[in-house]
Amino acid sequence: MIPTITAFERSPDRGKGLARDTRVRWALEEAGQPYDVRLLSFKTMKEPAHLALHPFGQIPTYEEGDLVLFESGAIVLHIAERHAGLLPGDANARWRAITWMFAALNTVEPPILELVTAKLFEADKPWTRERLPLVEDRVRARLDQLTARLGSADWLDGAFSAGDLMMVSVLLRLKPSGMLDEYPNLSAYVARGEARPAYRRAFAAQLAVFTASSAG
Ligand code: GTB
Repeated sequence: MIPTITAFERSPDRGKGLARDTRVRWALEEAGQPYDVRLLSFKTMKEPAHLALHPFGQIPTYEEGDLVLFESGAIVLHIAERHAGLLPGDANARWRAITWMFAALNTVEPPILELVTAKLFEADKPWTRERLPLVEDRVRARLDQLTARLGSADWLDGAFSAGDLMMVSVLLRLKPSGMLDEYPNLSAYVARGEARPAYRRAFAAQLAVFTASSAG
């Protein structure tokens, strides 16, 4: 059965691939699974039909027969569990890859989101100028630790896994800040993720949505 995911009808990032449907598209592409997409406006996302699928009225969601999922982490984990290519066969390595998924979502993404929020949505607040260096320091603290752990390896734990897919997706949010440039091995890590054919297909698919919505 072909799953259906939801995505922004018109992404505020103008097709840069930063919305969270991209990581789900990427996982499906890595797994070689076709998928359908239902595009939603901000208004539709808050209406009862979508709230029945996603209690917080957000994208992405994932529908496959009777199964309805929300939360990009759960969706990517589901895809990775169902199909080969995103989780190692060895049980311990599998759990380490899942651990990296959680680390990306729970440890690395929160300070990055703080930074994005401060820069995009709180830039006009009188306290932002004073607060921003603190927020940037919290991001750097995580990047310092991640850069040390990654070292000269290509991926976080052996072969590419759903852990890397999630970590690269999270780090991509930093690109506009230029902060990744301070960490050559992390920049190269993100570039390796972006160079994967599956990521390129996922990126192209979400960009096509934005291009079509702009043309119309
Ligand atoms: N924890 C959830 C998950 O991982 O799935 C978070 C889902 C989420 O934040 N969804 C956002 C959403 O639906 C889109 S991805 N927002 C609409 C709303 O809450 O009303 C976050 C996002 C939005 C926009 C950009 N951008 O323009 O750069 C990047 C990322």
